[in-house]
Amino acid sequence: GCYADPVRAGMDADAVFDGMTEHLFFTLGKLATSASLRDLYMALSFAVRDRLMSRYLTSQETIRARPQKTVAYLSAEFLIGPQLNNNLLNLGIKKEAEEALKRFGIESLNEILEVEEEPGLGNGGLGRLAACYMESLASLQVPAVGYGIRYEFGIFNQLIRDGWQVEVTDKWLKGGWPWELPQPDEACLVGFGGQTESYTDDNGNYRSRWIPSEHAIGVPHDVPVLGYRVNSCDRLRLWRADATESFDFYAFNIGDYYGAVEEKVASETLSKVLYPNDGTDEGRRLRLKQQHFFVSCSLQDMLRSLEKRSIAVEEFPNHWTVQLNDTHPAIAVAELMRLLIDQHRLDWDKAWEITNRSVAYTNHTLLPEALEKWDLSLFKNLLPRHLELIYEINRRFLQQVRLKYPGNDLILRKLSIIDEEGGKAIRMAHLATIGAHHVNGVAALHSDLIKRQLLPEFAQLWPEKFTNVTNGVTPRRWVALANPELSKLLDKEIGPNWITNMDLLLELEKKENDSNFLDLFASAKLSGKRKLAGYIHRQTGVLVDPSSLFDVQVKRIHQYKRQHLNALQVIAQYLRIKNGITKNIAPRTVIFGGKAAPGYFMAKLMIRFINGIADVVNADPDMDGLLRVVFLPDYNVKLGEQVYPATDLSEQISTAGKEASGTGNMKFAMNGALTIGTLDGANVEIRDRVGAENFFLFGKTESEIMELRDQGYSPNSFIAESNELQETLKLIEVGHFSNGDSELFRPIINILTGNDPFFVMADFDDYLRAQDEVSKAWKKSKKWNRMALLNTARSGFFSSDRSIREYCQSIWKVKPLPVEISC
Ligand code: 26Q
Repeated sequence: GCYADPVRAGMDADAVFDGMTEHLFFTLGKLATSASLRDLYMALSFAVRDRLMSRYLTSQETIRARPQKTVAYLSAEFLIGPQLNNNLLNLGIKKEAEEALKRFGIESLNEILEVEEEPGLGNGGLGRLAACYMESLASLQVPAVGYGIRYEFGIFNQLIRDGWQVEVTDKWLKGGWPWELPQPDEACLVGFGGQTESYTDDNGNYRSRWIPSEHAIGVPHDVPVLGYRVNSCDRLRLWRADATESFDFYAFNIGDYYGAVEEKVASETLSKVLYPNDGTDEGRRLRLKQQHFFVSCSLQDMLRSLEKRSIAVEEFPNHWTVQLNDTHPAIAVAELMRLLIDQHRLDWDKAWEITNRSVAYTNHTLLPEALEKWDLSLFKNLLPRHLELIYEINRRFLQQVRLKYPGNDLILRKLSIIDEEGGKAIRMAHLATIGAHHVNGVAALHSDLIKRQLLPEFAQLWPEKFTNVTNGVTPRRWVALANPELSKLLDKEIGPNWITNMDLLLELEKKENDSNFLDLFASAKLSGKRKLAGYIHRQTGVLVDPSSLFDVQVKRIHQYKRQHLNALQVIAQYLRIKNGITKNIAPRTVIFGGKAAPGYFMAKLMIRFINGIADVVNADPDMDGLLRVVFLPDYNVKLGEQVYPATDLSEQISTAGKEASGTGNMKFAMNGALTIGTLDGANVEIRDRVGAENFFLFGKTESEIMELRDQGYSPNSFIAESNELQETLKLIEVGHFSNGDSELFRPIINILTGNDPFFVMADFDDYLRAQDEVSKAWKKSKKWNRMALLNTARSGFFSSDRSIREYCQSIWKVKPLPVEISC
């Protein structure tokens, strides 16, 4: 795995230039004299990819030669973001690339980075978490494979037309994507549908076999994931669905030419598009097909890796540890059992032991509408053999439960994989929990609620199974790459090791009273804000003042995340200014960004609502110098990299108990934003770490919310107590933000004043109070800067390196495997 040709592997500017020149000529068929920015992007990317190859191949070879446990991270989503800059950073050749580009007449690397299409192979937090974890695994030199789906179309691009969201297909592959390596010789075959039959095998044993009615082929497309300044280069293996030739021929021979073509079309649509409804499970057949497709390919791939090395299948748990990123890959429990029993001929007990020792499950939500359930008849139709196996898993499990709780039918109903209320359905969280050796939540509060509310009967049965691993984000992308100004300052002050050891940031605490340093810290922030202001002007035409407080809420649009609470607060500020009550107001730019699921009416209306407010506020001269409102279209990873360094105030205002963790909250804190937030998800831990005095807390706690709910929540009692709230609602009702149309935002008013499961009215006054604290603090700029510095200084815990170390130690039992390159 070693290749020393300077043109392909040299790390200086000359070599990068030569590599680009060769790729322009031979790979792209272009002359350097007529190369476009896109050509140069492709040439540089290929040159950078060349420089990953020795590391990648040596890493894969090292993993093979010194067989130890490898992590298999199974996720339906990997939101990896742009690749070029990250690979330059991790390779350590950013300067060299800049120098090489100068020789092509390109003055700034940014011009080239702008051209890159990001693969939107995820919805939001869960997909981005998987990407941060892959980067940390490689940086920590842990052998790992990320297994997922190579969607041809990722999350839709968002346009805003007349204030409404419009979805546009994400054709990320159209210009060619240089970071993937297709491996057709490692394709896998996956079955769907058909029947099972029972038969007696050669040894006289009674068995079941599955005769699928359709097949698809999975072709791996591998993306190298290089660690930061190490040789370790892990693999992201994404499966693309292809049609099966042999079945085409079969249909062709019986004369059904069109049927054959149809099967080809059907199997190719499998990896066609990412489901964009983050958070609500619609129970669609194609979605289950996608899940089984990538899970089956991935498990076959793992088993094949053992066969290739003549390792007995019984050794599987010593070679692979399989992490389920939510229940989306939970079919793995049944599929691994099927492969072990039907293909590898193991008996039930052995197969179960192997499965249970290998698999662990991460839960990411408590919201009932997000818990995956599959209608039994749909499931049986698509995966009949898996259903048999699930029935047997359930039968044996409930038998155990009966021994422990004799005569307790209620607990059996609660624990069963099969939901018997209404139409029968498979509860994927139950399958995952029973099949896994560990179940973890993603923040301390969330993990606690899993045990107390989501799966209490399971937690009582297996207390040691349940654990917490608080999420983290990679400081490489989210600080070093996104925030060059802050990084430079940190490097100068404490040296460059913070990038791999974020605890070193604690040294910054010494600087909390150093005016000089605080000014430098603030000017790094100002520089981020100037860049974002330019972007906002170009995208929306709105001019914003970089010296105003940048108050930001970027995340998927959801009622539980309460963007409408933020919007109401903006209206209240607007009213104060209109009424001349400006004494306590700090000049603010309130920025929103995020996509709504295409079928989520209320979320789409919230976007329209924010834009309605923005139109009125930004057009009113009374607001000049005091208030601006911006909805940034098409929030994605690339835009996030612009936003986090430019933010003063991070809005983390979900109803307590609803946001499992949040990870944007961590990106903001690292970049020196202060948080206004509820005691929800990882906010709790952020506040604990940065100090209560450096965090703007408001809102009811999870237990107060539960109490309100149990008493029968009545929003009107909260509205009655607040004049500002009444006036705010009135203004919406008279159509002030909808050109006089008093009906447009009626559904929002109705939810807020009716049976609101997210308790917006209950938290409004306290939120406004906290926002006043924010304004007050902003006016004492030195104090603000000190608070911001302490947020950065104390954010080290939220590095995904820490999260991954915890997974390695307490769940996966894997150790780093350093990779040496001999040339
Ligand atoms: C399920 C079924 C059918 C179609 C789509 C889905 C689906 C897709 C995506 C369900 C959920 C998701 C994504 C969930 C998600 O992003 N959850 C977030 O995970 C983060 C990482 O742990 C947490 O920080 C957030 O709190 C959590 O909301």
